[in-house]
Amino acid sequence: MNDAGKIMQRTDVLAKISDEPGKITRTFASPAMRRANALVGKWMRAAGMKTRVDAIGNLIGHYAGANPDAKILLLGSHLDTVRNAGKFDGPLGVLLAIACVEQLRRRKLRLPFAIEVIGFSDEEGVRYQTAYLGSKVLAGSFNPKDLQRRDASDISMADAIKLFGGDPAKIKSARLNPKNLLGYVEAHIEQGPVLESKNLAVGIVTAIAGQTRARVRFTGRAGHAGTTPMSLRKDALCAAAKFILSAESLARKTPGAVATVGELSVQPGASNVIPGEVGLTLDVRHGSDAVRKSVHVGLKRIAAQIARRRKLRLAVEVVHEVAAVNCSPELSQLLGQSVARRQLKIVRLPSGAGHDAAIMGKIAPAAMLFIRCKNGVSHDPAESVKTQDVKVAFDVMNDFLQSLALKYESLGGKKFAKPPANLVKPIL
Ligand code: HGY
Ligand code: MN
Ligand code: MN
Repeated sequence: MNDAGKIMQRTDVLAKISDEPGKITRTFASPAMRRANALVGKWMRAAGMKTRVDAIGNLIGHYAGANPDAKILLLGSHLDTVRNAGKFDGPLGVLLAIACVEQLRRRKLRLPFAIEVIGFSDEEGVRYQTAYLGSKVLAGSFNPKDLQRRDASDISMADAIKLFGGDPAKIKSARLNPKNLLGYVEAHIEQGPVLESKNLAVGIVTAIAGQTRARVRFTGRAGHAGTTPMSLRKDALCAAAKFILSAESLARKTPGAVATVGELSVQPGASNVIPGEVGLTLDVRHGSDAVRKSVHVGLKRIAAQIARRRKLRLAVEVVHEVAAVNCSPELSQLLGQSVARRQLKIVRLPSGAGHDAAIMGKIAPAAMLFIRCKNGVSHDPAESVKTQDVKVAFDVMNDFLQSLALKYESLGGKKFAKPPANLVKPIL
């Protein structure tokens, strides 16, 4: 079986590790995440890497460079998933990176730089709605206040980390030293329709859209569904419904914006009781931070207007906000040259989906390689990728590692007095 076939087989094996039987659901610091780290860690060690799990549960495999104080190239993606996920969003990037290191080990080659493959512990933010917990710790941008956040079972993030075997007290010291980093490169499914529409296997990401995630709560008054006249009601669900449709229409009217209400909780939640309290999540994204912020402010205003008119109380809390990030032009250019050698045509496209690259790009030059996925479907079990596209991505990543090795010294890497025999020979 070739490397691409092995990567696909491993996505199948990993997909079986879930917190929900019959579905793929692996949320931050869950029992399934512990099992996923154990399995992927085994694959990393078989590829010649030394592995560790850091204070927040990131799995990290280290493949030493040809000299001990070599700089580090970070590869990887996330191992957590949304609920009822597909099997490629996240894991494909981790397994591709491991396969690239495995190929170096098989050929007994070392690069002038070290490689660290990272399986991030929480990119999706499903459990606490604060995405990127793992990459924020490595980038030194983790907000310690988030440790107090409580999940749907009222477990604090700090306790979840401890239960997982992590250590909240060591989060601060788990950050990477940007001086040691050459860059961060993430291969990820496109989760959109562009590559398929151009009949291309891979593409280069130009930028990652910024996102605002908020919790909105309408509080009215519960009441008897049979005896409360319509004119005397303070129905929190009707207010929320009006708000949700307003969010959809404002996003439709704003080119390039997307707004999504993904979670809705209705209290007390009985068919013959007027809903007294409704909580919902709001996810707003745009490639321009100014536009994203204006959409969010506009929606807050609309929510306040709805609450005022219906004499309800309103609470809006921004739980997570990340600015749009441009990928490194230099690293993306190098990755693009590798694509050109493998696919001839290059397409460069922005990412509406968030990625750990958006956080890692703050401490190191970051580049992303998108891989075509069927009908652009993602965050759904119908997520599907072709083995031959994985082969193209695998060849591109290996080509990229070779060309980065060639440029290593110009990228600030240490000059070799006498290049060691097992230093990778450029095959470009
Ligand atoms: O939500 C996102 O954009 C990503 O899939 N975490
Ligand atoms: Mn995702
Ligand atoms: Mn993802």
